[in-house]
Amino acid sequence: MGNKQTTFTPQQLDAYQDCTFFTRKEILRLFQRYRDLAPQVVPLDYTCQPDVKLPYQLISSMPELKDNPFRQRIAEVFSEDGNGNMTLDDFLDMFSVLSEMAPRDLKAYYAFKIYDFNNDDYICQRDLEKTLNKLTQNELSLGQVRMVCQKVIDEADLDNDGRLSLEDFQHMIAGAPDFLRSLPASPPA
Ligand SMILES: [Ca+2]
Ligand SMILES: [Ca+2]
Repeated sequence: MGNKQTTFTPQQLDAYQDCTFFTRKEILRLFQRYRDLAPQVVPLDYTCQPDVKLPYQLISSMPELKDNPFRQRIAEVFSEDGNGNMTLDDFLDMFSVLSEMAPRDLKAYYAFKIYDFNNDDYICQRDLEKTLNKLTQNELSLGQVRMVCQKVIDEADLDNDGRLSLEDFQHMIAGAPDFLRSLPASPPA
């Protein structure tokens, strides 16, 4: 004790605990992983909240993301700048939602954002086609994809406006949990 480097103030750690599903120990471990991505950029002392952001290329190289076909969307959705470059706060938020501790509703909310490729708060036929292509690793033909997406929208579009709102989507995944699979650390459905 005594000569250990202080990374966060107790208040900062409290705040991180309040905003995530992590313990102090897990927060410190994730900070270490964040720092390991670029030790020359990320200071050990975060008590004065340094203005640091790691580029998408580094974030997407992490084992949890690197093989996920949605990695770019995941990083975009959780990054404050929308481009996938992450502050430590963004990084902790992302892993918190991906953790097994996060409730299904919260995962569904973020899955919706991930599938809403053009960020207009609706999943339209085109968003859904892109989603399905990624989920199936492009194994389906264009015709098959169109057919499945049309069917999904027909069934899930409760207010008949031809696209899925968050509410429509929540109803849909209640019956098709596969759509949550794009979130890497989510428990098997
Ligand atoms: Ca959209
Ligand atoms: Ca709708």
